[in-house]
Amino acid sequence: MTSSTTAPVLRTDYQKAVAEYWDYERDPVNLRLGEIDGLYHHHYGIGDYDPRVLDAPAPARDDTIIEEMHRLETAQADFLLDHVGDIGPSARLLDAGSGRGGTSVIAHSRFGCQVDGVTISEAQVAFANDQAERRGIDDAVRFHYRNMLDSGFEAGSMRGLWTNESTMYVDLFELFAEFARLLAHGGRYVCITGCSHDVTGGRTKAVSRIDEHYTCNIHPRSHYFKALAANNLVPINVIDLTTATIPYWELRAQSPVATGIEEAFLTAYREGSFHYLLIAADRV
Ligand code: GPP
Ligand code: MG
Repeated sequence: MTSSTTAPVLRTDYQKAVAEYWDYERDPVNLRLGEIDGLYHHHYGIGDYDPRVLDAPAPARDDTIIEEMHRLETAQADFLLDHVGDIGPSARLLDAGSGRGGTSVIAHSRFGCQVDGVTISEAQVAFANDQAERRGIDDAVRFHYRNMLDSGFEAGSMRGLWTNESTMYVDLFELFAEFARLLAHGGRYVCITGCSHDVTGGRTKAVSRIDEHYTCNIHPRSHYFKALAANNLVPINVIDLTTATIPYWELRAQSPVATGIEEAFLTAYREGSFHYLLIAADRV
């Protein structure tokens, strides 16, 4: 589906570079995990892994480790959706920065409601819509080539919305102004993100390496709360998931689909310059 607004979806050279990265991304760390059950994620995992997967005999060992990573990534999406509140089948939800669609599909299967996803990658839109069609849920789960800073949906139309690791690509004040517009009064926004420590974080080498790797711009933790407060979004839950995500990275570092960014995440989390956070906030 194309944009309903007249403004171009990609407004800056930076946005074009980000769209290009995702249009050409075909990494086994995402595709091999998604092939397991058709849930394609673009986020990391939480929870302890079963250490026995590392001792699984070849040739099954690779698949066993990959299945365990996928289980932890799905657990992360489930945890995010645990915080969206009571959502009935007539509600509408938005997945802002929807990637290949995994979180949206889970949301629909949990709540039975309409879910719209937006991404600035046309390849991701096509991929995610194809998945929805294969599942026979394309009447309820739809992905759009739109910019989450200017999504074109009606004001107040969303009961809930989330960003699952997509806020590091945009200005938070602009983003949360758009979310405040989209959310119904009392609607819930849930964010899972990596953010830097305001005091000790700064641009540590590890945080800079993560930015460089994904062409993103990790925000300090304080920016989230300033931008929420400036846009009538009031936090109800803030959960530090740093300890919960470290095992995922330890497992990933030993997996056959490691990409080389694992040590930067482990260093950043362990040195305390970077946190993995869930923030849930209500539109008031
Ligand atoms: C990608 O997930 C997530 C991001 C690019 C955002 C950066 C996240 C931070 C917490 C800083 P992915 O599943 O596409 O990444 P990978 O290919 O490394 O698995
Ligand atoms: Mg991934």
